[in-house]
Amino acid sequence: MLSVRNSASRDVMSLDGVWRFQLDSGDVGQTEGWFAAPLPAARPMPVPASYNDVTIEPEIHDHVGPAWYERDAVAPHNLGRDRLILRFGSVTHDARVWVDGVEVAEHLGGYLPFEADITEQVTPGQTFRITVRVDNRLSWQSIPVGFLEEDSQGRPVQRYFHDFFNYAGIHRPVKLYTRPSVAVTDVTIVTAYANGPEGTIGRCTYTVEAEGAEHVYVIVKDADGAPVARADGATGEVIIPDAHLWRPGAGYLYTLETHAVGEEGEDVYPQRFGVRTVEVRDSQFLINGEPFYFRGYGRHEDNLIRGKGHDPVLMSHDFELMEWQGANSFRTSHYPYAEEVMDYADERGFVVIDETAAVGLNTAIAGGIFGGEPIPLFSEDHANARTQAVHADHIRELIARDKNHPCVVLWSLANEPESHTEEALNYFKPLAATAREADPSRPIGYVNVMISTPDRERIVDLFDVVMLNRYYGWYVNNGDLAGAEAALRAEIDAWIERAPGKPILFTEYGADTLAGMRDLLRRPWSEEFQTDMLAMYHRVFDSYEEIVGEQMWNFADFQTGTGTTRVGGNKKGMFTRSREPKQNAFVVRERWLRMREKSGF
Ligand code: GCB
Repeated sequence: MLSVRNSASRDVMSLDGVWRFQLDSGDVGQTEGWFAAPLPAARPMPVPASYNDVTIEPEIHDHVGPAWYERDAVAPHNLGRDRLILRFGSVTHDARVWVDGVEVAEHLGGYLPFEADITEQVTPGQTFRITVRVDNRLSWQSIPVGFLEEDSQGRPVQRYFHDFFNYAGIHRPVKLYTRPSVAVTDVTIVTAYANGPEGTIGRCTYTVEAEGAEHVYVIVKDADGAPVARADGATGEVIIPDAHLWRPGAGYLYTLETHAVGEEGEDVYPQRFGVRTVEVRDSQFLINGEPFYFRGYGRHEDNLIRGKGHDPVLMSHDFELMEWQGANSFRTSHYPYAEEVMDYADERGFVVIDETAAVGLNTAIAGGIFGGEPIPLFSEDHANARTQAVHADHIRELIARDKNHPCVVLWSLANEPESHTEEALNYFKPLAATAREADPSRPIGYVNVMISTPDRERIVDLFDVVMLNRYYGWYVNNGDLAGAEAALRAEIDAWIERAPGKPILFTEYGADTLAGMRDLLRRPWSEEFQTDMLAMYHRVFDSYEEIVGEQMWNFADFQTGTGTTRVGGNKKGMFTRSREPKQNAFVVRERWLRMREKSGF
């Protein structure tokens, strides 16, 4: 799906702000027709934001089930023959949308955009009402998976197998935009380049899908907006003379200005892209043909009060912190992030591992720690063919949204799924094929869980890289860094044998650390222990050529469900939840700046 952009033929209006909101604890809203008239007992609620932490009411914080949002908007008075589209960046998890009581959209999955053409429902210059029903319930057939139980009072409780709070609401910007009836509906760009005596020649292969168009042409504009190449046709190749590459640390962006011309008018859609290549070869991860070493973190979209609501202030600050620390990359653990974040990463030259929301497909892990009931995960009554189909759709939707982002170098199809069984192999084989079909230009991977050791693991052959989350020194060998180091080295050796030629990336390693807890004995939970533990991992990483990256867990402390191992959330952050550095941040900074100095990015 294309991002929303202003252009000569498109106008964009924001619908962010304070909406009206009402819980629907009895799930009666649909039968009572809450969409047909203003909500019966609405209260104010900001958008975008999670609704959970905005008020101080436990009923809202812990709500399980549907909730409703509503606001009025005005259709452009000068709409003319244009179409009017209503677009949501994300609604978590399931959404239904009505305009003046008429259903216009339905979307499954809380981390990707959807839109509806509402032209027929509105009158230019007139006010109309938008009503959204958002349902935060997870099931065995949703991505991520979850299930419902009842508490002692008979109230529904959402259970899930992932270690972050199930925030819900309208999490990302809501927009209204216009476009002509002749419209660019999709653009796909794949780039390559060659170095010659004339400099770097960029090659951009493109495909444009358009509605009602008789003629399509494209103009490549450089970062200053100057045209540098042009081509006719809905599909073809444009050559960019003297091209600037998109590089880690230097996010040079071109725009493919796409024109669709038909009897009813002309649409112009500006699609940004970068000229760069990505490849996996001989245990190396190559960007523009050069070995790339990932330095950074797994992150979360998470913050005080706003929960998972997108916030440009927080986003900008987080990128400043990452750059200050010398990071060059992050993983969108454990779901697709806001499009605004992906745009920003493109611009700032950050390298991104783009992950689906398939987190917690593993019933042997509960809340991020080992234990839990033995539920046969891949089975008719749990994650079944329907779950697999929903997962496949989610992969296609993610790739459709993010395929033109130069920052994205690798798709992660799941975080810590069950991966040691025949059922897991059957589940993931078609999904790996789905991803490769949707994007043949990028490598794919999945993030491996600690209990799926190289001797048991069954699915890594479907993927191009080995991505490991390891907690030696924390969940096992707690506090014993010598034992942890020995175990870590032994496992890396085994992976090199198990998956020869595949680069190994550490996508998680870390220790819960209470900011301000100092300990002369340097024991677990102290800032000293976090520093020591990461230093041990880094020493190990430095001794293996096959290891191509270190993304510690986590960039910042984040909110989780409550539990005996969580003190106000997960505390493995390099920074606190309000973004103060822990001691470790300065130590790792020295390492990463040294590495940046050496490699140039
Ligand atoms: C993991 C998960 C992550 C958890 C983390 C932890 O392996 O991928 O979501 O938050 O462990 O801290 O337990």
